[in-house]
Amino acid sequence: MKTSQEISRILKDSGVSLFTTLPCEKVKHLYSLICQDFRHVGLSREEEGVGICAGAYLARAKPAMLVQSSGFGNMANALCSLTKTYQLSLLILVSWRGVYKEKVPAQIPLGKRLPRVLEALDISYSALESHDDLPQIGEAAREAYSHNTIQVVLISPNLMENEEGSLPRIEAAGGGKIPPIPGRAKMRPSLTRFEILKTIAPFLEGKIVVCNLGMPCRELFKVAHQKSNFYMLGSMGLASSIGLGISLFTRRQVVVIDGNGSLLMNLGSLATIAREKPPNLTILAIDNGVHGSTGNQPTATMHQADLELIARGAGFKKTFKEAEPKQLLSTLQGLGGGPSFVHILTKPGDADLPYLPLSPIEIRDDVIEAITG
Ligand SMILES: Cc1ncc(C[n+]2csc(CCOP(=O)(O)OP(=O)(O)O)c2C)c(N)n1
Repeated sequence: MKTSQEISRILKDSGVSLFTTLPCEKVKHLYSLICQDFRHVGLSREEEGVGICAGAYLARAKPAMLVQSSGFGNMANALCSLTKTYQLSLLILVSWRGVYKEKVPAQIPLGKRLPRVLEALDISYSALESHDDLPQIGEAAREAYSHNTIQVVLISPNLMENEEGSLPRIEAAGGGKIPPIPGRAKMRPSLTRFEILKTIAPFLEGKIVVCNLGMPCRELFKVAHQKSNFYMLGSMGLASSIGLGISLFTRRQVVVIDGNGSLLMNLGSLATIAREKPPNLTILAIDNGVHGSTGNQPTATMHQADLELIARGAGFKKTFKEAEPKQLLSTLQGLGGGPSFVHILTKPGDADLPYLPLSPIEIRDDVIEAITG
């Protein structure tokens, strides 16, 4: 954790007084340290952080963000129309994907071009590629806070490659107890996402399945691969929207396997789906309370947010909350016409599985053939 510790120390010396964050697997140690060392707000969507930091700046704080390069894409308008327009200070540390030993093709198009995007937006940046570059963080912070500018620091994964040591586990958020939202406390989830996917594999067979990015895709591939599975490789937060788009143009049953962190990033999609009322769409919101794919950082569903209630509030008429396999299967079998929203509570935890052996084009062509063939 040496590099992360040094970064955290530089940030402290620079006077950062608020961190808003959304995790990336490549900087999970730094993320944990920042949660410990700074006043910290975990975000549902990166763009939200730009607003929080703007408000904090107005109240004389020194705000900073830690996000993934893909998340920077979610922030561009807010940065230009808020932070830049009002000349507010903001330091942004970016986990720079797509440039070093990248295994996820969806990270490459934006990650590789991020320096050019920043130049086009006229946002200053520096790139950290070796330990010797770390002092640039302090310089960026000084520049941001003394001249009311946005300063981006790109952190290449090679800098974090040798970070090791255990992360603070999930207990950090819930004191080791079953998380306190009413549904969770009552239902005491005992299965992991992988076990749930194994349980529902027969229900998914023959349906068009849109699967949330990261670990869920690897697990689904292992237990229920079929050509009608659309495996997301990026575009976090869009699983249910992709499912809606498909469902509007097919009579086939469409099932979305969404995640709590991802749904929180795009809650408005639930209101859109409830308004469109596709009868052939089922959303399975697998809620492990954390951003599982990036190292189990707790989300708001670990604390208080209840996705089933949110779906109801968005206008879904058929909503369910399940944690136990038999009851879940019987609910799925009895669904009837949708749209339906099934909130599935699980424990955190991922299976240890390799990256998908499929290219984006293979995934696309298989799904098109499954839908239209
Ligand atoms: C815009 C954006 N921000 C952050 C990430 C990094 N990321 C990939 S998967 C993931 C967690 C998804 O959490 P959740 O939807 O709860 O699913 P889980 O992995 O827990 O099943 C994150 C934060 C990303 N890919 N894109």
